Amino acid sequence: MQGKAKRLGLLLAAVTLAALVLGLVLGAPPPATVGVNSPAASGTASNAAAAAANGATVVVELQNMQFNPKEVRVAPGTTVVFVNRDPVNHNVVNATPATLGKQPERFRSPELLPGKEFRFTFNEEGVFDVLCDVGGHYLAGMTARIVVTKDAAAGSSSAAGSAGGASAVPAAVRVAKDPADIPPPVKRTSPQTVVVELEAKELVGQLADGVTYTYWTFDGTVPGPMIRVRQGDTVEIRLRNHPDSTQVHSIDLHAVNGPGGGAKATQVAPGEEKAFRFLAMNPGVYVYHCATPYVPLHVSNGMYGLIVVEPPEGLAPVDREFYIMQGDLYTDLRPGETGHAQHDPEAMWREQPNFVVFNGQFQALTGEHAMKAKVGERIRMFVGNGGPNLTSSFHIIGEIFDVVHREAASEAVTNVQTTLIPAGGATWVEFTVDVPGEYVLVDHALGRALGKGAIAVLHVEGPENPDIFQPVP
Ligand SMILES: [Cu+2]
Repeated sequence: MQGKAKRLGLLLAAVTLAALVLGLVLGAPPPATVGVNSPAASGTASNAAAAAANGATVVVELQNMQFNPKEVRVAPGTTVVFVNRDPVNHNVVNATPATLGKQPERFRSPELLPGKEFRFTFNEEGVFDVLCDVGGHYLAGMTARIVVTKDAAAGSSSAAGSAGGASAVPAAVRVAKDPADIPPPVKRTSPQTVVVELEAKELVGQLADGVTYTYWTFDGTVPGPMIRVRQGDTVEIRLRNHPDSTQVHSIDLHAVNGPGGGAKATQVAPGEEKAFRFLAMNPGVYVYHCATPYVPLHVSNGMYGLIVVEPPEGLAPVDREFYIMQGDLYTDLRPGETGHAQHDPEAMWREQPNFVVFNGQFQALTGEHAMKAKVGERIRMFVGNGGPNLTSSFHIIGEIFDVVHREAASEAVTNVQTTLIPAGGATWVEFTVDVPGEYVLVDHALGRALGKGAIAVLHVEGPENPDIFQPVP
């Protein structure tokens, strides 16, 4: 018993270690306040004005469909530099959603391509509301406020969502897909036409305790729903894009034989729906994902899932099936920090994510959300990797995969400890749980597991099995 306790203790220690990181960030997250770069910011009111006279500048970033910071206080004469950090076009317009098109604008930038900037020097005192009206981005909260005052002094910005009319960051929801929430085996003896309805939804979700993030999803979860059909079925994919979306979205299924996997046929604007059909010719487990530019951003933000195409004879019966997908997120906040994380394009360029996760969230499938099974049960896991960039070294601590369908191939290999899952690829593994306890799923590139969140737990209950595992006193 003692040794078992020790072993469990080690496993728990691994989880606890990461939980400790989490523990540091418990409590109400203040919204992020970054991006101000002003010579005036460190001065008093009087020297702020003096600095302004010398051409002070303040940077406001347009990133992840937000102005950052959302409110800036500057002294008269300050130049505000609006920089587009998003992969899509934005603009900067002096208006509120209520006054847009109805009242005169003091300034309106041209449409800013990614990386481009717009400068405006505020000489008069006053309150200047701004928004982006490209594609209705202000409807997604892309609004901000520039307060020009001689009193502008140290700390020349206030946070997103604070008083002053700038819209607050909405409450965050749990986006992690329940790994047990999957369709049952097909069990049909003949092909048929299967209609699959999906909806692209953008929402603010909980990335970690104290960290929120604006996800882009299929049906509001990460991964999106698992689709399950039979080889020979005709699959009709109907993709809706929620009217509140800020982006065009689409779907490319790797189970498709046809151009773009459906992406070309499904570029769908907010509030619209598009559809296509394909014949599921090849059995296997395939990734689907959004394929709208900039594709890595749409994928990283959560737009991926799996489609299982069963062979006509079906898959071997098992006791439980689970659905898990890894993904990497590129944010300006790290685990342990707090606030609303923004996408960091430079980190994505360097392929250095701050979060690597299963089912969309830091340690999403642990604690009360751990997967559950009983001793003696045969388990099948469909495991995909949305990426967009990292390859997963998928491993379960304390378990050996009896069967691995590497890269989801039809032919299995046996007795595997760790299996690679490429970005945009999937596998399925099968094993029997013999001994009760906590089994920890990791990307065995362990910095990602213990540091960045790629941990999940399978909790197995039942009688001890000393013939297979027993502590020695
Ligand atoms: Cu998309």
